[in-house]
Amino acid sequence: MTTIELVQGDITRESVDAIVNAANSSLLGGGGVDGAIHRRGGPAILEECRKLRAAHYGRGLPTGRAVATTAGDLDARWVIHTVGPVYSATEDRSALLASCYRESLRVADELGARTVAFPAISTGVYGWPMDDGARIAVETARAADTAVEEVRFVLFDERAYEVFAGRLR
Ligand code: AR6
Repeated sequence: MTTIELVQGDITRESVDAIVNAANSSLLGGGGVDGAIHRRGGPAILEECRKLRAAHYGRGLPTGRAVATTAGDLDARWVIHTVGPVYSATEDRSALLASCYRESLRVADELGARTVAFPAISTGVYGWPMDDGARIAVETARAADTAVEEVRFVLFDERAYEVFAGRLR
């Protein structure tokens, strides 16, 4: 049984086995939660990202996939980087967003992670409406076939927290 917890705050302050990063396909960092993770986690994360890129993802990590690195100075063992889809009003990309959550949990299982913190993937720079992003996040976590014991959604602001809380009820 996987329990789902909600927390409002900064995901880089969480103490868990794995922290999921809403990255981009370059794996070289960016703004939002990606910037915060690299800033607080220190250079070891970027160093491993560069190596992964050189070895496997020269064309970028595809949208919907996930890959793990060290968590550097964060209070976690791993960061799992996943690439969310950019929201489109004309094309349904929700399967790709669900894939981010599912693939991240699959990688967590491979690592043996039991507690995993997720941000609301794609709901920032990538423009996904929070209510639909929360629906996909909660539905996918609930349906996941995983040994992860706790999925913790860490929502940056009160509004996002309330939207997730509404979806969980
Ligand atoms: N802790 C928890 N949630 C956060 C934090 C934080 N420290 N900072 C932001 N959020 P975004 P995306 C929330 O833009 O939409 C990057 O440049 C934020 O309020 O971080 O998947 C990447 O490199 C929002 O609800 O990720 C990519 O290029 C959610 O996290 C691109 O942005 C996701 O916002 C990815 O865009």
